[in-house]
Amino acid sequence: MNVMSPAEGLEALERALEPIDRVLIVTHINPDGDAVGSALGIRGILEATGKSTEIVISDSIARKYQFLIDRPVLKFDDPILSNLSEKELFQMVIFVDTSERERVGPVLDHLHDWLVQGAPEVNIDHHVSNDCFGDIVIVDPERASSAELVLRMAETLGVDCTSVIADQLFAAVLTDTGRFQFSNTDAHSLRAAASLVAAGADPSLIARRIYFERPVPFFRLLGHLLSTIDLYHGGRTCLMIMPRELATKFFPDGHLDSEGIVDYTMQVEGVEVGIFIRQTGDGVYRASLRSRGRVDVRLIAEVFGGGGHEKASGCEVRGSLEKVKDNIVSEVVKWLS
Ligand SMILES: [Mn+2]
Repeated sequence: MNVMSPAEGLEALERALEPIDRVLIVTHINPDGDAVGSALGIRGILEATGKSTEIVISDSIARKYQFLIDRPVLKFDDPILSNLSEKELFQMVIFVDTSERERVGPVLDHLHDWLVQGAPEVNIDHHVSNDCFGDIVIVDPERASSAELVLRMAETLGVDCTSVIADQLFAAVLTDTGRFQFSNTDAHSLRAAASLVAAGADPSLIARRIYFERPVPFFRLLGHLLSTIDLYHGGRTCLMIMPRELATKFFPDGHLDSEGIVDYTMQVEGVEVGIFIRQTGDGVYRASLRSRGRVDVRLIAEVFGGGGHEKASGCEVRGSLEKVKDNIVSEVVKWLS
């Protein structure tokens, strides 16, 4: 654990970047808007300073974020990465929006092969659960998005954001603040958004591409799930369950899109905690938890080995659906009283 203030971290990053040319950028599995936008933004900023960079991820980027990609990102099993020459090895790795190393998924097992020996690890993140791993730590849990720290990084390095970078970072701030509606929305995130718009970000286009161009099957799935919500604890907990059959039924092409569905559980009057349980495999379930604020759902997720934020967290739970449901619901009730 490496304790330094974000300002100290940024200065250390600036110094560490000076002698090097090749930087690797990684982020968490199932990357959300902040992960995608921040990783792309970092790449653009570093390339503006003359560095050569690659983003490597463990799985693919959701369709709605693909318009942000200005140059392809690599998957961890890309053949380009399997035979890097000495000269092509990276001299620094930046983890962004990643509360702990393991969150990057299979990428982690390969890092050793892609980095020169002793390459510094940089940790840029805003999760309160971030364990401050790495040699250079730029972690600020007060910030609503990692992108706000990336914007500070641009300022530190003296890089003016192009409209492409501004769009990428704006999308990140937009999604992590729930379109400036979550309670983490503050003057800082709004100022960051304002400066990104001044730099050329297009808020109307970005909102439309991310939120208002969902595929038809998304609406059919949502309609089905909305009609099956269950309420517990006198209406204070709302539960929505998605067995795997629904993914195959509504998305026969395999491109499941269920992101943001959990947020509907929080729109029910009187609900304190919203839960969306999605089956991801045989006896494997992914639970997303949301809270109005009285219950810290990060603590609930941690009980099951997951993590996240006070008002939004997630975990993977194994067992029969009945058991998984009972376990989570009975954990919630402990925190509700
Ligand atoms: Mn984030």
